[in-house]
Amino acid sequence: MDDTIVAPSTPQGKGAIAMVRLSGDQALSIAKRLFKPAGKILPRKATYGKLYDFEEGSFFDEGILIYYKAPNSYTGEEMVEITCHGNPIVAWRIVELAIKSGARQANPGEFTYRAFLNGKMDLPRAEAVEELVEAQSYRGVKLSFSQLEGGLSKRIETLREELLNLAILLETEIEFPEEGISIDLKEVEKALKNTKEKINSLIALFDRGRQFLEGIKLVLVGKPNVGKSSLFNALLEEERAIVTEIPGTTRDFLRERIIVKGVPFLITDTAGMNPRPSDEIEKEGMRRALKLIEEADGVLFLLDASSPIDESDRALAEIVSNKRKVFVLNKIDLKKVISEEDIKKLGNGHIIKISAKKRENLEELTETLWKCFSGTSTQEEIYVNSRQKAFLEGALSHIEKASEMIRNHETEEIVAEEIRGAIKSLEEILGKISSEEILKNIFSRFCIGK
Ligand SMILES: Nc1nc2c(ncn2[C@@H]2O[C@H](COP(=O)(O)OP(=O)(O)OP(=O)(O)O)[C@@H](O)[C@H]2O)c(=O)[nH]1
Ligand SMILES: [Mg+2]
Repeated sequence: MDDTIVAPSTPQGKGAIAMVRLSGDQALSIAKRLFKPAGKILPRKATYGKLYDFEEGSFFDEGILIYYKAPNSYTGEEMVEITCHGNPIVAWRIVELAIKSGARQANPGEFTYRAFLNGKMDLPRAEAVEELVEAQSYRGVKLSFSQLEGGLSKRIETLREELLNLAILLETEIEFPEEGISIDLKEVEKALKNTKEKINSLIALFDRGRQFLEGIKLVLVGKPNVGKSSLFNALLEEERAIVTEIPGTTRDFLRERIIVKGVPFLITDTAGMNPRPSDEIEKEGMRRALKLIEEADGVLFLLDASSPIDESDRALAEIVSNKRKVFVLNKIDLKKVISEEDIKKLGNGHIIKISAKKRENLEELTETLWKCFSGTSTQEEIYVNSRQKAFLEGALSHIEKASEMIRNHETEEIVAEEIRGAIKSLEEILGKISSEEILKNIFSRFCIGK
């Protein structure tokens, strides 16, 4: 942390402008060697100037410098941001010259890591920075932004405090039994139950985070030839999958992302479910489809309007019986032999009638997907990522153990110890007690600050 780090903060490649960041004690003095300002450099004020190559004694670009005086910067350290023209050669020459003046090239995520170490943000907020940059949709961006504003952190802090109060209560009695404070263990157990519910509701937010940041997983299922690949192509608005009149065209699966009103959907086209597969390839395709169905957030159950519902449809309905689904009655441009009543016998779910081939009613379908799977925006804007979920589950098991101990009339001492264990798990989420190695590992996965 004693050294000054430097890196381009804008992506590799051409653009109108690029930006190079410096952070550390020497940020300003290093910047001044390669940037000749036209006026006085003041904190948080933009200063125009020329970029100077001190090795060659010549200017190579012009730009804007902004100086952030510690601790009022992103990292909490002395920071300088130099904006230049967006040719990567310019940005990299700035970095080279900074390194020649004593700076070190930043590791991935190192600016945010320093912000974390300097107390500018806790771990969930730092992770939210990365999640915001990586989000695959506008909805995901907004979700990670509210996480960045502290949505999850505040909830975890509150839980931690509640548990801490319980632990202190128990420990006080252990240490000063003569004071005669007797605690009602029933009350403690009740409080633990309450905390447990809150943790469970946080864990339940895991899927939501994944869905909005990466995509809601939907699988197209149906008998061979019902038009799954045709619908897949229609949704993507490109001829991505092969479509033929031969049943069993799709063997392997194809997955692509579409965005519906700011929400990302990962749509997968699968091999048709054929009760009498013709060969090993078709069998393997179906095995894969079954696995995809299992992992999916929902299914689009396709039916061919021009041919009656049969045993294969019913078998498939059985397989997806506990999945959220939308029935898609395809080929409505042909003579219809399936009624809504027939479909309702296959299970619960919206029914949408389309023609994938003629591109009819697709908007109604996407609107339905959005309504059925994206939830409402009035929900609280927080989520948990897989790391946070793992520690929440850790906290939960400590709490469960503590409750069990109370029920078994164990001593307050070991109950308190168990609660301390839960507190530790929550502190791991906030990054309060994580080891340097773990932290470095988390931050090194960041794409930013490379
Ligand atoms: N008339 C009509 N034909 C369609 C429609 N959608 C698809 N088809 C035709 O149905 C046949 C099968 O379409 P695919 O999209 O390949 O069907 P699939 O469900 O992917 O089939 P498999 O991959 O074999 O499981 C093709 O000849 C399509 O042109 C539609 O809405 N109307
Ligand atoms: Mg297909």
